[in-house]
Amino acid sequence: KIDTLTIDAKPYAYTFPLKHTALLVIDMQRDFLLPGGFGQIQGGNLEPVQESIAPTRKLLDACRSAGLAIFHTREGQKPDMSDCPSSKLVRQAASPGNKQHKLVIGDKGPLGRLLTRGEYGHDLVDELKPLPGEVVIDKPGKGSFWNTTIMHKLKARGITHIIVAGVTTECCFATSIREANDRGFECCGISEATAGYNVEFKYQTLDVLYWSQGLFSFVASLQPLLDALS
Ligand code: TIU
Repeated sequence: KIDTLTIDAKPYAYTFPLKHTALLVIDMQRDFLLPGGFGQIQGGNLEPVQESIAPTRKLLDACRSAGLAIFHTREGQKPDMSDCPSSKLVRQAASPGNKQHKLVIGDKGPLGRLLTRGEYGHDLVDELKPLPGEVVIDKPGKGSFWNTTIMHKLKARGITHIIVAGVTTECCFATSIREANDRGFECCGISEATAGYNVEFKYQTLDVLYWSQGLFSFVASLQPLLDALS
């Protein structure tokens, strides 16, 4: 099998060495995808994010079959909230006039304490559970690199290229790509395998990521990648 693949992408073709490429699946947690979770409580429309589960599963299966390193992330805080950035606590709290913002991180919701490690809602959805040997990164912020071990784990595996999926496009997906790009990783986001709480945000975010000859990353469609990996 050829060890370097090239797929159609924006702003131009993305070339990646299979042995040095990881799939990074961002925050496909019940709290962001299911009714009663943090995302919906904060005013998110669940329809687009739920539609991204099946394509993300296809991507995950293809990357597993091709032997890529698989990384999953989960956003959440320690039960005592000691690792929660204060800005996040303050601004994801109740705001006047927004009746949906009545619960904050750490409060008890229908899926358990919101965005809190160990709770039912904090875990990944059943369709996208990690397999043994896959890396799960618990992150206290929106980005996957701040205050986590992901950099060490990527370096330990010799990873230089990262294929990125997950939710939400405008928030943790984009923040993680920007963090990875500054550390020299060549990223490619997969359009069908990411979604946000607002359809315009998704496409605006993807446009910004690949603008100006790939300012932050490449963006590709799922099918060319599935074809290349098969
Ligand atoms: N609020 C929102 O859109 N997303 C998050 O808070 N986290 C992730 O994007 N995972």
